[in-house]
Amino acid sequence: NQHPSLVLWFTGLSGSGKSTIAEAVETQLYEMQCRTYTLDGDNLRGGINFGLGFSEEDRHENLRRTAEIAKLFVDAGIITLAAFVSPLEKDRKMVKEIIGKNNFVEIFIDTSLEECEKRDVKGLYQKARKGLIPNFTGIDAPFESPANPDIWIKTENESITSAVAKVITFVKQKIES
Ligand code: GGZ
Repeated sequence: NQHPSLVLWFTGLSGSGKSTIAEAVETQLYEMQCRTYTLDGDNLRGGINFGLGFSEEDRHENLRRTAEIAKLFVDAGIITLAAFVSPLEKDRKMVKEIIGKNNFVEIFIDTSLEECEKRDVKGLYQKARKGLIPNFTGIDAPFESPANPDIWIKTENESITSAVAKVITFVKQKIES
C-alpha cells in the first residue's frame, strides 16, 4: 500500500501530553515517508468548529465534525493524527463508527488529574478551580477513561521516546498487515 491511511486518535485530559506525543509520532512517520496531518482543537475550533464551546452537546458536535474530516483524510491516503480530550465513551464510539473501526486506533494518554494539575502548563486548571472556566474536564466535567484502548500510554511511568515507539510499532504492524 503506497499511501497507508489511518486515524490515530489521542484521548486524555487537558495537559496530559496528547499533542506532544502526537507531534513526536508525526515526526517519526515523516521520516518513514508517510503522509500525515494533525487535527486538534487549535486548528479546528478556530475555524470549521468556531463557536462551539465545551457543553456536552458542543463537544459532541466538535468531535462529530472532526471525525467526518478525519474520514476524508483517510480517503485521501493520509495518516491522520487527532488529539482531542474526547472525554465521553459514547462520543469516542461515534467517532470510531464514522471513521470505520479498521482505520481507527484509539490511544489513551493516561496522565492522572493530579499530575495534569501539577503541570498546569497553560494555567487552565488554576482558572478552572477558581470557577473561571465552567465545564472543565476533570474539574466539573467528566472524563471517562477508555476501558480498552488500542494503545495505553501512562506518561507518569514512561518517556516520550517509549510512547512514540509503542505507537510506531502498532502503526507498522497495522499498515503491513
Ligand atoms: C476542557 C478546555 C475547556 C474545557 C478550554 N474543558 O490543554 P488545551 O486547552 O490546549 O486542551 C484543551 C482543549 C480541549 O478541546 P477539545 O476540542 O480537545 O475538547 S473536546 O474533545 O472535549 O471537545 C484545553 C482547552 O481546549 N479547553 N475549555 N471546559 N478543555
